[in-house]
Amino acid sequence: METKARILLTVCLLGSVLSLGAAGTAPSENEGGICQSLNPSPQVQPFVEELTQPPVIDISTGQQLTLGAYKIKQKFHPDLPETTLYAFGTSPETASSPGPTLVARRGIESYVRYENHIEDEEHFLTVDQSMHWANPKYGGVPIVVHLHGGEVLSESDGHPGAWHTSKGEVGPAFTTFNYTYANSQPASLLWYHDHTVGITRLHMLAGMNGLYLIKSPKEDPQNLPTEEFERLLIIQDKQLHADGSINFPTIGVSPKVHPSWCPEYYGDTIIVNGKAWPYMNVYPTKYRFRMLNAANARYFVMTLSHPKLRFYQIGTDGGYLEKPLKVKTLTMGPAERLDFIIDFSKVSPDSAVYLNNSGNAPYPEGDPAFSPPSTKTLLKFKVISAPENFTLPHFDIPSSDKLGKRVKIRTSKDTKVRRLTLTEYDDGNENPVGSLLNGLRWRDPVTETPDLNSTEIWEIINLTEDAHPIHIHLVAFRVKMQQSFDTARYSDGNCSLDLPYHDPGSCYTEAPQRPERHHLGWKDTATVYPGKVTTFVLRWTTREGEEFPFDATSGPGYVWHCHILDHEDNDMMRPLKMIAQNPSSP
Ligand SMILES: *[C@@H]1O[C@H](CO)[C@@H](O)[C@H](O)[C@H]1NC(C)=O
Ligand SMILES: *[C@@H]1O[C@H](CO)[C@@H](O)[C@H](O)[C@H]1NC(C)=O
Ligand SMILES: *[C@@H]1O[C@H](CO)[C@@H](O)[C@H](O)[C@H]1NC(C)=O
Ligand SMILES: *[C@@H]1O[C@H](CO)[C@@H](O)[C@H](O)[C@H]1NC(C)=O
Ligand SMILES: *[C@@H]1O[C@H](CO)[C@@H](O)[C@H](O)[C@H]1NC(C)=O
Ligand SMILES: CC(=O)N[C@H]1CO[C@H](CO)[C@@H](O)[C@@H]1O
Ligand SMILES: [Cu+2]
Repeated sequence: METKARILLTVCLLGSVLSLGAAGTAPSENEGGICQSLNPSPQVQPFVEELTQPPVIDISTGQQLTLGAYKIKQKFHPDLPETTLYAFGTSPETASSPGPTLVARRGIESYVRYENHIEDEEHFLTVDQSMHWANPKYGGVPIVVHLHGGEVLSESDGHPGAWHTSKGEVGPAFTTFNYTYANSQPASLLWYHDHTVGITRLHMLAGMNGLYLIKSPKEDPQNLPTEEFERLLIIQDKQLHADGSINFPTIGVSPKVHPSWCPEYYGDTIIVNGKAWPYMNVYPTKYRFRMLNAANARYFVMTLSHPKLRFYQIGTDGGYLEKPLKVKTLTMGPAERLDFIIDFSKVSPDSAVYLNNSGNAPYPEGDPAFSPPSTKTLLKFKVISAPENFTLPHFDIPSSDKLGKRVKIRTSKDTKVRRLTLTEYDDGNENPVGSLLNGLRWRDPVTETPDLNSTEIWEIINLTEDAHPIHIHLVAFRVKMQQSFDTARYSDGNCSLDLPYHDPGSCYTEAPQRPERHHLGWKDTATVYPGKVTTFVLRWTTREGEEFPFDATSGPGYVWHCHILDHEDNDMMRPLKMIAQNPSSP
């Protein structure tokens, strides 16, 4: 018998109550819950260094690649002193932030061994010892690497408890250093980053991330910009001290509860591919950009400064969109990816085009204090004429009927629904001290245990005042709809989410709305807006609807969490364990 499970899970992010400081004023210590009274970074001239691409390593050869984490120094700008970082590479000399771009091929397994060569006794950023974190007995800096967006065996997924230190100590979920990536999913841009329990926010800021490209030429539309006309962009914001070191809060919003934890980290310095505000020379032709938001908490809402230019978005987290979208604005939350084309032939040579950002922080309402003018421009394109002896190649923007496969997951009345809440809780004095999924903590027993091959609907209920980018490991999902509801009546139990909007007893305050355009296609991370129920449809199979080519029930299991890293590190993360379906059920 199939159970019509309608599971009501209440994830509690108790009212985030971020009463933000007055517009335009610098927030004083602990004011407004962000607790970021950081000194501004040293000012530098923007757009003086050319954009670079991280080194590329082909991992489709069948050979195992060894990637190490090292302590390095790197210059973000010619006028800035060197910054100490932890970063990935094949040697201490070549390690960089971002790390090398790993290029895999669909259908060919690849093998990466991750080693920890960080010799520090302690992290160079302040670890909040009051939080649930790896806390190695013998000291050292624990790491574990997650392939974000990857359809992988859980032993190779980088479970937050599968950490290891350079001293040889390992976490409770550790099984191996040698990871196997199936690369069974469509062509897409994934990324790898540290995922150690309780310190992911420190490690990401410290530099432990890089891109991972799955190539599948068969899927590519014809004549897309390629080679030097296809660029990968990885964007972060950081705050720096005058000596170049990373500036991270050392006093928390509620220091009696969590000595140094702050609800969101925002930096005033934009780093693109490891450089502060680089520029890029472009010829008057089409370029393809594949972009990752690797910020701890910042959303980017991007526009192009030239009125004639538009973005042609062709892909998202999980690969190509069904149809290209021509848009003026692109929005990108932490961990999301965008794939888009800009046609610079529309502007005259010798002009400058800026990639500007108007995203508020915290998103979506925000406080101007956290989005200083320095964060409003990410990159400068200098449009230059091609040399006379160089014939510009001709590229196409794919036409509507030639892009990705339709993303379709069939649901029925019997499809299992999980209702999951996002809440924050405070210290009694309106200072937020943590965020929860379904009212549960990271250490609480697993509650999300989907059956292999099954389909589920997740209705995610935001009871906080911020948007949360929710990320689910292993699978990609579709955002079906979002719908505003009366949070006060809901919280008092005076209405029901089971009743349609026009019913007087319903909590909904509007008819179901379509997802935003940047949430179309296969997503592995999507934004749940405040005061809304956002519905995801998930299928616990490959993206194509087939059984995983590995045993997804084995190993330590997976996780789902908010990708605002300061939330993730402070309990806004839950385990996720696949189970084999009861064979007698249909
Ligand atoms: C992991 O990879 C290393 C280096 O290639 C190899 O020596 C070792 O035997 C592998 N371990 C396992 C358990 O496969
Ligand atoms: C975009 O950024 C440039 C450079 O910082 C600035 O001059 C321009 O005013 C910005 N445009 C918009 C629309 O914000
Ligand atoms: C074009 O000319 C420049 C200088 O005359 C030379 O350096 C370059 O290699 C030439 N490029 C091609 C594609 O022939
Ligand atoms: C919920 O109902 C109770 C009892 O009728 C009432 O006192 C309370 O104000 C209601 N809450 C809201 C938010 O409407
Ligand atoms: C999942 O579906 C495949 C066929 O698509 C089937 O062979 C397999 O037994 C199913 N697995 C489970 C655990 O039900
Ligand atoms: C209980 C709770 O935190 N409710 C909040 C949900 O989101 C709305 C809209 O942002 C807030 O007004 C509520 O306070
Ligand atoms: Cu995440």
